[in-house]
Amino acid sequence: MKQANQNLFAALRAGFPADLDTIAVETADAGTPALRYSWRDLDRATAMIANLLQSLDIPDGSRIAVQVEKSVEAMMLYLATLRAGYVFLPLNTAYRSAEIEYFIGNAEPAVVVCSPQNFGWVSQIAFTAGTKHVFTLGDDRSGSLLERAAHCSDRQVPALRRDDDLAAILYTSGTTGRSKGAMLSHGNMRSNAVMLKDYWGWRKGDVLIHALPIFHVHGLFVAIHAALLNGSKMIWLGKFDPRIVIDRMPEATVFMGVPTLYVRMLAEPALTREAARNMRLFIAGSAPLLLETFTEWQQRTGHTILERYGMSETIMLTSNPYAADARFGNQSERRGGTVGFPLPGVGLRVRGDDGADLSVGEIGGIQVKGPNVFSGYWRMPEKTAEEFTADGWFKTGDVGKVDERGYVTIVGRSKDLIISGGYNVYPAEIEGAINEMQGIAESALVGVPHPDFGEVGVAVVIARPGATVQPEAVIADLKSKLANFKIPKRCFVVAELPRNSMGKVQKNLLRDQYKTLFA
Ligand code: MCA
Ligand code: AMP
Repeated sequence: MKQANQNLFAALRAGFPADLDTIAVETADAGTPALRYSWRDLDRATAMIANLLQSLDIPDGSRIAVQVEKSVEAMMLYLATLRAGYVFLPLNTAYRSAEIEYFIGNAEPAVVVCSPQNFGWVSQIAFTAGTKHVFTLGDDRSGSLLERAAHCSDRQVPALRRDDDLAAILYTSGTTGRSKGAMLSHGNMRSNAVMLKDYWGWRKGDVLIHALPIFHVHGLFVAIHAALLNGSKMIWLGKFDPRIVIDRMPEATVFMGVPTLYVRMLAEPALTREAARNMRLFIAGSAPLLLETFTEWQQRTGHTILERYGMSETIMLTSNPYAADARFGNQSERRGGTVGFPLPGVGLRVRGDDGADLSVGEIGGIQVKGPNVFSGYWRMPEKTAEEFTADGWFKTGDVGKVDERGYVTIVGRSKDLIISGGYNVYPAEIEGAINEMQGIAESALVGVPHPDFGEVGVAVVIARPGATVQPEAVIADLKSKLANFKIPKRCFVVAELPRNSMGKVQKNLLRDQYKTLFA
């Protein structure tokens, strides 16, 4: 019997509406005329780019690393990579050369696609690492990728892929050491997307406002997969702008954002019940949504934000219910401050430090299992083994509890991680960069509350004996090396760091000391 193609692209393509000439994506950026793409445009353009990739004669399993500004064509490049059967490796546009050098060196992509203005330095890194093909793609449809694809056929049969074939690698940092590439398969992504479409009640006529970056799970997978699977139009913002989002709400039904986006929209007087009257669902995640944001949103718009929780390694894990969830009683509703229930098919348990299963309400490490959970970190078998229990559960590094009704609440993290505006910042990486600077003896980076970004990094440093260190110089040096969202918002030079009896820096005391800095 012929094996059905389990390529994720084939599943997404099957969700396209029968009338391919209707609008699939409409851009909505300030100061630029709207571009409209039909479903046929998506189909044809992804076929052309997939044909270009396949014409390069690169081996099966080749990685396609992409660092480009957000555009509809950038989304098409993602879809074309799936379609051609290769492995997509998205990179945050904020990453600087040392960061890109690490990712390219580690992933050894066969193809790199970068912004036209970055071609000089990115291609140098890529060619040095052995990459054979470097293309450019601008957010204005410029660049060699589309020029070359224009000569390719607009017909293509999606490559035959099995559920466990690799579809994407997402780099995510660890508490120690360098970033690790989480390997996600076609099956991981498809199972999660199909389940979410149902759980969040996607229906005919839904329109999504897409305002997130497309180099992380939230904007690239959760938002795009759902809209495509449902044949839903996307109103597409290259860059989040609270006024544009509010302005377009009357034409839309679904919005997804990190908490910062909700905070920024609440600051706009135009956000009213009337503006949000056509909306069906507001979804938040990637970072904790403050209860005050949840409540204020309810008061201003009449809508209850649905908060969910996920990771690069697992895509979506838990969600507040869209409608009452029969598994948890008919009274289930969206509860602020919680991340809801384990999604259908996802196993979730809470374990103590000694590995013992904890009871209702007890706080411990969250472990998960399911068809959505990744297979491991790219070329890091030891790291992979460390993150899974002997009986196959993935240790999320998040600390939480489950109440008697089944709601999961995240109360903290065992991993030393700051989440700023929905982006992850690993203190170990920033401290490492600071410690390499001249005149620095030691440093500690802690996360403190921030009204806009939720949490931001503050650096506390000790100078070497006899050296003078200027906080501004530390920040300026970091800016020249690291992505902008990783830069501490403040730096303090102190005589000593608080330590416990073992000599370990007590970050909780530092967090406490600086917690009102941005209040
Ligand atoms: C920008 N800046 C930031 C951040 N973003 N600082 C701290 N944290 C940030 N997230 C700083 C820049 O360094 C710059 O500082 C200044 O703000 C303006 O930069 P700009 O790029 O113009 O900022 P923006 O456009 O206002 O961006 C804010 C943003 C953006 C829209 C909130 O950060 C964003 O799109 N965040 C969403 C991230 C996301 O999609 N995460 C999902 C990950 P200076 O002027 O000093 O240089 S997926 C995930 O976590 C899991 C799986 C999940 O559950 O979803
Ligand atoms: P990433 O490495 O970008 O995939 O980030 C995953 C991490 O984001 C998780 O391990 C959580 O710590 C955090 N996260 C995602 N969603 C939520 C949420 N709704 N509330 C709190 N933390 C979240």
